[in-house]
Amino acid sequence: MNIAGVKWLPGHFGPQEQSRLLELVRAAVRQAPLFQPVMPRSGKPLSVRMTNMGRLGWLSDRAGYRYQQTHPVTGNPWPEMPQMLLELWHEVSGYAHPPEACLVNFYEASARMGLHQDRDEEDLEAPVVSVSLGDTAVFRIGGLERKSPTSSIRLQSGDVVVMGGDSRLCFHGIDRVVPGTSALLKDGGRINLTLRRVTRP
Ligand code: MD6
Ligand code: FE
Repeated sequence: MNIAGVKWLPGHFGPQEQSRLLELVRAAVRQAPLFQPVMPRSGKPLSVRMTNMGRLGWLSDRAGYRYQQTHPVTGNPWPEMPQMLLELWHEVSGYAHPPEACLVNFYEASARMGLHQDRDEEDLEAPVVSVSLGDTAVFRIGGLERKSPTSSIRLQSGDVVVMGGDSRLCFHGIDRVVPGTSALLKDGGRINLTLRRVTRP
């Protein structure tokens, strides 16, 4: 399905695969705990907590947005990128080289994500591939300018989104999470995984 140039694959992962992915994320979080990112300069906390898997991890702190090889709190390298996510990338990205980063965002019921572009990667030829797990989210997608008109879709657990080509730099965000829409996470909330190629091959 194509929404504003974004490829949307509803229900790409079935319930068993979602549970396997959740186990992989839990294992990564034990090794690389969720941390609370803050906005550059202001230091205002984002409402999601995050961690990463893969060689590089994305983070935001007072110094800015960037990719780095180590967890900001433990100083350790990020956990390995799971094979299952490498396979997803090869299946849906249309990009020959593997992803280097998987950002893990955890949303509590009240968390949201403001309209933004993903543009901290050197290689903008590669798409960003995202996986939703847990409660449904209202995903807003616009155009190449912040003021461009937007539309919204409801991303459910197991859905995959591929933002590439003309949509690679579209503004997007999460308006809200809809509580009680999935039983995958026993305390509710939502996990979003975004796979990215960061450097030019
Ligand atoms: C989210 N997703 O779904 C936030 N970025 O929680 C993103 O920011 C995103 O889904 C780039 C490509 C796909 C995405
Ligand atoms: Fe994004």
